[in-house]
Amino acid sequence: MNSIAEPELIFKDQKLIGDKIDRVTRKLKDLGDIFSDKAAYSAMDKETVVYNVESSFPVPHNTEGGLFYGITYIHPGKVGKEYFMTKGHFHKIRNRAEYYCTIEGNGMLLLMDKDGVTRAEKMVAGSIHYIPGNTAHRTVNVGDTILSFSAFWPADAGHDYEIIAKHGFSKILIENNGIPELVDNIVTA
Ligand code: S6P
Ligand code: ZN
Repeated sequence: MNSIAEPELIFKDQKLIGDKIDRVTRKLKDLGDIFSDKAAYSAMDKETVVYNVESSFPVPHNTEGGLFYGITYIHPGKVGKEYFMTKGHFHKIRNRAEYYCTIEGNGMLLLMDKDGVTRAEKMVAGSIHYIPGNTAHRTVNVGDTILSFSAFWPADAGHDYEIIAKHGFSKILIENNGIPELVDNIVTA
């Protein structure tokens, strides 16, 4: 008997291919809370795609000891001066960590600890980022092309979007004279 199997999952032609891939699209209409410039946001076409996520869940959600895999593709663009970005989240089980590996594009990984201190790491093709537990994470496309990266996280991590949807990160990334700048998030609402 031949016990050599074909791969179950393959990243080919900038796409994750395999059985039971979960595909999610986030458009501007899904992201009303996250951008600071509300006037710029309301003037934009809400059908604009900001990012897509393709994920593989080989075990049921919440399986202790299991791992999930996903690829995120963030389109280039801005709302006012703020770059297109993901919603951002803490893991529901707060101490669960994650790895991000950049495939292509230019981005920033925003990391906010539980005391609300935010820092950023540059994302370039090949860069590998360890996201410690108890740390909210968001990715930002600061380039003119798609930013894509793969992610590996524990199957029981879960997602907590609420805190970020309400308060955001303590810093935001804006374009200043063509250069990304990390500035304090002045919450006006
Ligand atoms: C999951 C992992 C990523 C994100 C994806 C979209 O733990 O961090 O797959 O889900 O980058 O970001 P968000 O914040 O909308 O889930
Ligand atoms: Zn995560």
